[in-house]
Amino acid sequence: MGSLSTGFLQSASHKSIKMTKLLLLYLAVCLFVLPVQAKYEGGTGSASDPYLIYTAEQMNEIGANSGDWNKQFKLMANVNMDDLGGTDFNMIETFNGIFDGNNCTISNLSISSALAENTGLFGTVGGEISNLGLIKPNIISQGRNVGALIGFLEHGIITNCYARGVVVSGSNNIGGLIGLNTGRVTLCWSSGSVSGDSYIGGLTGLTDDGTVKQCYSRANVIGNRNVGGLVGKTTDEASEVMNCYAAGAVDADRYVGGLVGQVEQGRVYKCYSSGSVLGRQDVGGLTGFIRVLGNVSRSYWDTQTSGQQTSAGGTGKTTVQMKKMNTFLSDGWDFWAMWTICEDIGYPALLSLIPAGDLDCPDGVNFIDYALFASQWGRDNCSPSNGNCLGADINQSGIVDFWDLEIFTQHWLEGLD
Ligand SMILES: [Ca+2]
Ligand SMILES: [Ca+2]
Repeated sequence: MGSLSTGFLQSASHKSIKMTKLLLLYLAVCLFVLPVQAKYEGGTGSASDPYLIYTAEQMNEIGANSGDWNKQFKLMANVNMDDLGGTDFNMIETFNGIFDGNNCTISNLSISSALAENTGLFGTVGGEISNLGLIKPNIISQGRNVGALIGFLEHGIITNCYARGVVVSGSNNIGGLIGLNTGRVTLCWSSGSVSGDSYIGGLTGLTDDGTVKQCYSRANVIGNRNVGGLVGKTTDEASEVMNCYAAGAVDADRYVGGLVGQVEQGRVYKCYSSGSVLGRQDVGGLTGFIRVLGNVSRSYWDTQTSGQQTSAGGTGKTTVQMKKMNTFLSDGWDFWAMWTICEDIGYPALLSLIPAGDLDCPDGVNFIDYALFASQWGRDNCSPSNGNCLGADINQSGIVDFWDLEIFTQHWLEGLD
């Protein structure tokens, strides 16, 4: 274990020295090549020529240019907001354009807001955001509609986005990723901690005429009323929470559920929760309370880890049962295209959200995955026929090299924290 760790660190530091040299060269070239009037780092904001974002400063320019809030953007590098050096972040208040995160990340976004509502990297979104990861965002507000990515998703579309290690807090409609959701959220996840008063969820606070599909949250959630591991409350009959799970701990007063605090309207379908649940009234392992127009079906919770023998909806199972594919297969869960499971050692996981670098069971990226990765180091004959070198050729270039290691390290401990 020790030698693995040392090799890992040496590889990482060699890589970073090399990268620093490349970066300096790159910066030197850019200083001479960039036209003086260029906005961001190129592009015109159109669909075929989006504005390109490479740095924290350029990310912060978007919020200062409200005329660009209906334009198209593409993130071209991992950005660390600490590079702003304490300058306040300009929130992108009302975004109706398209932002493609290009599978890059924004780390250490910090917002402390006195606004009454709509606080996040984006305040209100009617457009589209995809392929974006937020690492350790810290969003503190006194108001409502607060999420690390978006305060109020107003009929917008969010796909393949995550917020890892969040701290998000506010009053009502507070979520790890999105505060108030009236849009479509697919293939998204969150971890960290979320807190507030009412309509508090690990991923979204209130989902009202909105959908949450193939998403999960591992965030711990604390609130007062309508508090859930994934979603605080669903309302409007068009709302759907489908093929989702929550694993964080939930602690609140009334309408408290491992997955959803209250299903007022809409449906919860093929979901489960496994986190501990604490509350005083209308508390359930999966859902705390379901009103007449709400519906929960083909869903489960762990009666042991939740500490809850009852739930307003869903079926309670023991931990052993929750780690068997058969428990879910009998209800028509899709273990081909949608779900996977480390049988007997893990709960069902969403195939599309398995982190890069999670090469082997158990779930999460740890030393077991690193040992497998190291065993494939340097192989140059990777192809689908050998499983891309047991998955170690993460970028499927044919070779297991530093580019794969860089991706691997970015996801280190993901799925466990
Ligand atoms: Ca693993
Ligand atoms: Ca590779």
